[in-house]
Parts: sequence; structure tokens; C-alpha cells
Amino acid sequence: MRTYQVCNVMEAYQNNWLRTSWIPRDGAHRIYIEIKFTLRDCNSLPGVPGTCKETFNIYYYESNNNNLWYIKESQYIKIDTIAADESFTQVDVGDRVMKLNTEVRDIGSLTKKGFYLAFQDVGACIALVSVRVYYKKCPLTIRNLAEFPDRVTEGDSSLVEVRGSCVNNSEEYDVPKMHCSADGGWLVPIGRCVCKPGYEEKRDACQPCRPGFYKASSMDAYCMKCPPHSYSHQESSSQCTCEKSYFRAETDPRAMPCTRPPTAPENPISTTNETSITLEWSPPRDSGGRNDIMYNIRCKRCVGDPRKCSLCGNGLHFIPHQFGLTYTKVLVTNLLPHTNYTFDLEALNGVSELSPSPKQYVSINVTTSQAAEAAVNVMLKERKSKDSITLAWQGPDHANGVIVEYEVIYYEKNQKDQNYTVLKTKSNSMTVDGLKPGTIYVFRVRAHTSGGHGTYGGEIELETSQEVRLPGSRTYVHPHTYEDPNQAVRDFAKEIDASCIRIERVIGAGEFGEVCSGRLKLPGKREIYVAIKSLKAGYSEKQRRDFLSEASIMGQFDNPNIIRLEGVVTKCKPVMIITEYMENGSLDSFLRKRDGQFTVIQLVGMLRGIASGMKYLSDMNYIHRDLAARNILVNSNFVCKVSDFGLSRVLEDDPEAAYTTRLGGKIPIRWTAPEAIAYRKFTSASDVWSYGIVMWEVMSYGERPYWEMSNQDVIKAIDEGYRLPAPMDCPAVLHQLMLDCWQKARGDRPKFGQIVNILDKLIRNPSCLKTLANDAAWSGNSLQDPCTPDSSAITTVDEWLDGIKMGQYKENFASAGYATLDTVVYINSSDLCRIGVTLVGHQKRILWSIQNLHTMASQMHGTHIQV
Ligand code: ACK
Repeated sequence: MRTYQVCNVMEAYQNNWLRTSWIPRDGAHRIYIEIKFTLRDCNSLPGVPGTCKETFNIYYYESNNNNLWYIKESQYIKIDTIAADESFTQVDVGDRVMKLNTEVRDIGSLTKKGFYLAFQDVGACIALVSVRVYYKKCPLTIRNLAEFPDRVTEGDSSLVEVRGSCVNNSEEYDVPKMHCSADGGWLVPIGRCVCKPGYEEKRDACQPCRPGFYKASSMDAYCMKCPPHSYSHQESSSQCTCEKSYFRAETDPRAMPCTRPPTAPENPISTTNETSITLEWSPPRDSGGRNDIMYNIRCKRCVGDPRKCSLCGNGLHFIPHQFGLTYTKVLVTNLLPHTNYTFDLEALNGVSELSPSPKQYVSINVTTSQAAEAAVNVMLKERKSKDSITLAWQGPDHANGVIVEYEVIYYEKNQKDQNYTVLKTKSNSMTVDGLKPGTIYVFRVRAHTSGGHGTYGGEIELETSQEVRLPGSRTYVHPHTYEDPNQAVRDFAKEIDASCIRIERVIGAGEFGEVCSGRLKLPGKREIYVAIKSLKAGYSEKQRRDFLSEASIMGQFDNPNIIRLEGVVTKCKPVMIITEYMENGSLDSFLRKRDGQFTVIQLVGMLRGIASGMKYLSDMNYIHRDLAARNILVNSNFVCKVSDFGLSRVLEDDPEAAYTTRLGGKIPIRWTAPEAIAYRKFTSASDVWSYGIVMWEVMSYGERPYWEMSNQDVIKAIDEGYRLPAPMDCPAVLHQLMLDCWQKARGDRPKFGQIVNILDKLIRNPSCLKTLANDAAWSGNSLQDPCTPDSSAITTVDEWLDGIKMGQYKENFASAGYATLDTVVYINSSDLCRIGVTLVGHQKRILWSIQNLHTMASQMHGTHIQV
């Protein structure tokens, strides 16, 4: 064992220096020095003077120069005075009496290329056995498919954010980062990389998909087997190639089998009726593996020699049409009499156009017979009801013989493949019954003379009237059912003379122009306050129509919880809509201004009013589509009234309306029922969903539903079964009612009439409102007796995680020490990262649910914790 020792204890004034050679700093900011040494106890040395020391000093000197041969003491900075933890009294190395001491010191913030260390003895008896000089770094590591390089730690104790680079064949999903701590450990991984198409994650790397497998998107987790009729011969395929004669349409999912064109239709049969023919056939034997089969019909006319055929031209009429048929039947009219026709029927599907082989078809030959030369018939008049239409016509001007009967053919207009129906009558009129309300039908009529059938007259489109719901109740009439929208305004809105109106001030901006307040004094009536919406100059005819549509809708309503229309000014400019004045403006901003200032009964009273207005609208068959607190107005008595009825408003007016991905059009996502977002199924039941959101807005005093979550996250969360938690201090029965309004199946939601009844009961029996949602259960699903809320409360962390479908993280929570629910309420997103919940979507879901736990916690601790 090589040691440096000194033991000049018998002499005073010792100053002995030992210096290291130059040590390069190597990029380190903080250097650690571990010293091993032995030290003699002065008392154990017989006869030593009082100058004997039991410590020594350690120094450093930073320098860019690596060949200093002298020591200039004043340049050296002292690191510390080192004393022994264990000194020894006997010089007896053979026995284990001599005690080795280990001390570690560090120096930070070094800047020069290197440094010297020095040891100063001032009269002790020491042996320096070893000096180890080192620094710390976070070692190269791979986490979430990102490689983090070696990283020297900082001089101070801060965490350093390090950006990782994606491993081979992966790409960034969310910027991968980790934090290098001062003692060389990696902490808090954030973000991740994902394997590129054609690669899957295995043991911290992206491995290529094997031949026969593929991965189409980096978002897919694993390589999947090629679907039937496709293959991949290469490694790392992002898609599989279709086998010969098989194809994939552009919109086919990659996981779908490759398919091929269908075989020809089969068993064609024809029924000839003079110059009309009905063709029917069976579907092809082989659909090619798809279910998007359509049929095309081609017609050839053959005179004499069957080989001398020419195309039929445009004169024929195919009902419902000639190409793209989805049913296996068609009627062909306007054929020539006594003529041979050949019809080729071909079947197609989504990959027919991709196949180079000719399309398979089946032919059928047909011969027409003699037709009557009756001229085209003329419709004269019609009468419509909700399920019947009466037609009348004059006979043809030049009938070729005596008219035996008339034939009326009709079909539903917008139903492409609807079958047509043929009816016969001897008279010049006919009532067609059994029709659908509010539906357009196409009619044609032809005469049947002793010589045969004449040609059909021109098409006429007629619409049945809208269904009337309850006997005695009124139904709302959509302004679009009027051919002349101005007539709708005249029918439903009173024209007001502009001189009766005094505009006082601007109170807001609407879609079409300013909203002002003012007064209206009609002759013989009291002066009243009014709101005045005006149409700004330079409008188009469509804008004027849309603007006034609100008046023609509002003018049909008469209910204390619906904004009342006073009238319109259309005869002079600007065009104006005059409504009653609502002193407290819109409900959302009203509540925000008065946070916490109402009793629960007052809030329930407002909700009752809104529900009652909505019941009236739904009884009138009116669907609002944009029910939200911002579209409710409040008057000086806190009466809430439903407003905002314009036709274009959901599309244009509402800043909350966001584009939906699938069907276009703007929808206020947070307020809208899932079926209305997904496939535009707007009904009174979707209005009930929005009403539930309004309840939540009211009970939380204008909080934004789903807070700052993105629209996409809201859609996803709702689809996965999440619902807004009860607002603070919200009675359990009210939250239960909200949850009922948010039932996924729209038939399970309460009707507005039921909601009004429930709220009336609560107002009569306020003790039902005492139990607060956060004392009771978290969630429940059925509408129960309002005074007995569900009691299936969640009590453990595991139950909670299972409840929010995050059960996979039970172990992470348990091993991080989150044992009880009241410990998890303090978790934030970086805690979640630390315990291994790294996916942002999962973090959001957990934090959102914690929002709910917070209100529970506030009940337990008597405080409200802001999130
Ligand atoms: O929240 P607010 O004060 O209430 O701001 C908007 C603004 O006009 C633009 O719509 C207010 N507003 C609309 N109609 C009326 C009305 N009938 N009475 C009072 N304010 C109204 C609304």
C-alpha cells in the first residue's frame, strides 16, 4: 500500500504541502474528492507539545496550465479542514487498530481546463492512503423509444432537461424529454417516440414487421398479419400487396381483405307492358367479398338483324335510374313500339374500376308491342295533406282511341332506390293515400286507350304536409316550408312602424348587426323596454332571409320562458327585429358575475324556467340545437327565457361551434349529444342532453363545461362513458338529473315534461336538496327517488382506477405509496409521469377524475382545493 505520510509532531510551525499533478476537468461542473487517510491521536503520543494537530487542510487551484512545478500557496482556495472520524492511539499496524477514514468533499462551478488539488499539513501525524477524484453523469439510456445521451450533471442541484432522440425506425409522437438530476439519475420522462409504419416496439427498439405482417400507422401498436388475399414478402411492410386479381379501394381500411369485382348479375327477367319494360335480376353469385354492389344497365336497339344494334340514346326513361342502382329492379319507359332491345346488366363494386379485366354482364332481349299514341297528359291541380295527395288532370288532346283508364306512377323523390308504385283509375283525378308526411313525391300520368298505353306526361313533384302531433296542440312551421319566406314573416311577425321605436344604446353585437336596447310605444299601449336587433347595411337577399327567419320562428311561440317577439320592421331600413328586453343579459355571464350569490332554490327556479320553455318548444316539435347558458336571457326578476332561434345560427353565429370531422357543419361540441355530433341526429332528446349541460353551467355559476379540455378529448371522454362531475355544493338529485340527461341511449333520457315535474317536486320539497352530490355517491345512472341518491361510493384507490378504466396503473400507484384516496387528490401531471403514467391521454383522464376527488376531499378537510 503506497501512502504519503507526515508526522512532524515534535516540532512547531509545520506547513507541509503535497500537491497532485494537473487533473483535466473533462467538462464536469462539480468535482467530488474522496480521501482515505489515517490520523494519530495527539494524546496517544507521549511527550508531544501542544502544537500537535489532528486535522489537515485540502485546497484546489484552477488552471488552464498543466505543467506548474511550484506551489504558490496564496493561489490555492481552501476546500475544507479535514478531521478524522476515527483516530488511533497505537502504532500497531499488524493489529486492526489503525482506523482508515473516508471523507468526501466536492467543489462546484469549475470553469478552467483543469485543476490541482493540494493537502496542507500543519503538524499532524497523518498517512494519506488514497485520493479518488470523480464527477457524476446520467448514463446513456433508452426510455419510451428515445435515446438519452450521457449527460454530465450540473454544478448546482438543479434538474437538467435533456431531449432524447428517437431510436432507429421510430418517430416523435410527443417530444421525448427526461431530467438529469445532480446525483446522476434520470427523472421524469415526458413524451415518447413510436415505431414508424412497418416496425413494432420490442425491447427498447423498433423491430421490422416479419414478412406476411404489416403495420400501417405509427399509431398502431403491433405488426398485424396480412389480411386475406394479400401478402408482404419483405420485412418492415407498412401495407400488404393484394394478390393477383384482388384489389383494395382507396377508402378500404388496410386491415380489410383484398377484394375483387363481382361476377355478372343472374337470372334476368323482363315484363313488357307495351312500350315499358320492367327488368328484374338476382345478385351476382360472387360479390367479390364486398357489400357495396351496384348495377348499371346499358341498352341497345336492334332493328332486323340482331347483330346490327345501336345504343338506345337519351330518349328512354329509367326509374329510379340507369346507373348505380342498388336494388335489383328497374322500370324502363318511353321505348319505341315493336322494337327489339337488348339490355346488358352489369354488377360493380368498389374495386371494379381498379380491375383491368372487362366487366362481366348478362344480357336480356326484349321486344315491345304497340302503344297508344295518346298525347302527354297535363296536371291541373293538386291537394295535399300529411299522408295523401290528390291529383287531377285533363285527358290528352289527341287520344288515339277511347281512353280506357289512366295510370299514375309515383315514387319518393329523395329515396334514390325507392320502388315506384303504379295506380289505375278511370276518372280524371286520384287521391294517393298512405304517404309519408313532409315528403316529396314524383308523379307521372299516362292514358290507356283501346290502342294501348300512351307516353307518360312530365314529372311533377308534390310534397305532403308536415305531421301534426297532438290533437289541439300547435306545431312549429319551419320557414323553409314556405315558398316565399317573406310570407312566413308576414304570417308570424307583426310589422311595426319605425316611428314607434326609440333606440337608446348598443348592448352587444349579433351575427347580422348590432343589438340595441330602447323603447317601443305602440298606439294605445304602454311604452315598454325592448331589445332591437338590426340587419347591417350591405346585406344579401339570403342574409335578409336568414335574419328574418328568427322572427318568423320566434313569432310562432307564446310562452313565459321563451323570448317574446314584439314585431319586425321590414318596410324601411335598417330591417329590425324587436323583442322584449331582458335586463340581466345572457345567463352565463350573469352567473359568472354573481358567483355563489344565489340559494340552491333560486338556481333550481331558473332551471325550472328553462325546462318549461324547452318543454313548450319540444311540444311544438321545435328542436333548438344550440341550447346553452349563453343562449338563455335573464330579466330583472331572474326569469330565464330561451332565445336564439335563427336558422343559420348553429352554423354561423355561435363562437362555440366547432367543425366536426365527419359530416361537416359547425356544432357546439361541449353542449351537443353524441348522436348529434356523430350523425346529426338532432331531436328533443339531444336538446335534453344540452339541457343537462346548462344545468351544470348553472350549478357551477358559469364554469366552462369540461374546462380547458379540447373538443376532441371531450368527444372521446364522453364516448368512453365519462360525464361531468357534480359542481361544488351541487345537490345530489340535481347531479343525478344531469347524468340522466346524459344517458348515451337517447330514449333513456328524461323528457322535458318529466324534468319540469322533477324540478317542481324539488321546489316544493327543498329538503331533497340537502344531500350534496359530493357527500353521496360519485355517479349513478338511473333516475331515482329524488331524496335517495345512489350510495355506491368508491372508497379505495383500486376501485377508483377500475372505475375510470385505468386499472392498469394500480401497481404504479401502490408502489409509489398512494395507498388511500385522500393521498391521490394532490397528484399533478409531473407526479403521474414520475410514477409511470406517461401517456398524455391517460394523464388527462386521471387528472380529470381527480377533479372529482377534490370535491370529496374538500368535504373531508373542510377546504376547497383549487385545481
Ligand atoms: O350577454 P349579453 O348582455 O346579452 O350580450 C348579448 C348581446 O345582446 C348580443 O346578443 C344581448 N341581448 C340579446 N338579446 C337581448 C334581449 N332581448 N334583452 C337584453 N339583452 C339582449 C345579449
